[in-house]
Amino acid sequence: MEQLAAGQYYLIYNAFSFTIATMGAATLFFWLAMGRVNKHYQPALVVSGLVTAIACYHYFRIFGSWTGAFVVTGDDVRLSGALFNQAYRYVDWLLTVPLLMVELILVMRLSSSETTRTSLRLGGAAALMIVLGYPGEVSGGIDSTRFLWGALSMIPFLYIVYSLFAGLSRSIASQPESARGLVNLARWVVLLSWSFYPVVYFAPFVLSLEGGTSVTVIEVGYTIADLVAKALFGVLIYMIAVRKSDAEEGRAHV
Ligand code: RET
Repeated sequence: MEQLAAGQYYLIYNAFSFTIATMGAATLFFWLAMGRVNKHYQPALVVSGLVTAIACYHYFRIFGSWTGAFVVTGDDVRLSGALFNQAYRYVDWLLTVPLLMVELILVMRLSSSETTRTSLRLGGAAALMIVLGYPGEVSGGIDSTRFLWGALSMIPFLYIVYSLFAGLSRSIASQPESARGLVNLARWVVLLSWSFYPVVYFAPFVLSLEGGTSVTVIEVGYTIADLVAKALFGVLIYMIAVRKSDAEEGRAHV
């Protein structure tokens, strides 16, 4: 870990703290709102809540690891000697990224064989993407190692993006009219929020950021991306589930 200015330390500290609260509140919302959708869409809300619950736990641990890595006296921030554990983030992604894929597939309510096949294919590619990114993330500022693993991880990433856009287009046409726009929006939120991760990963490399600036861009950048990809995306999934439940039960949408 690098030496940080007090402002950088507290910006990251506050971002982690905010995220614990948001993920916890989002989990309660997704699980408590389950009665609002019909039974076919309840699994999608269960999975949305699982994703934010897993993230809430990991941000709690990330926050603890962060405060443990520094000794702060007034404006003076020094390294304590304890390592800031980057693995929490990657373990979190390893669990939540495939679940996010499943969440999107479940709310589309495809045939059961298509649901299983697509979940395994996209969920597997998502897991591979994270596993390949990790060695680069912890390479400790060795640019060529960061670049190599990052480039390998881009392969499953591009495959997922391609599948979502090409493959799921057909399925979108079979969604009820009232939900089609939201499903399409959900695809775009996935594309934009997911693309933000490699941008953050390569930013220190491309912009030659160093020390505290690099740490701040990475930690705050990943945190913002997580808030959008998990909590905001979950709200979209909830809205799609409500629209589709109403359409299937013949309720006009107000
Ligand atoms: C890495 C390494 C560099 C290349 C790529 C990456 C992609 C990461 C992504 C993570 C998504 C995480 C989500 C978490 C939410 O639960 C690993 C940074 C392509 C896309 C959606």
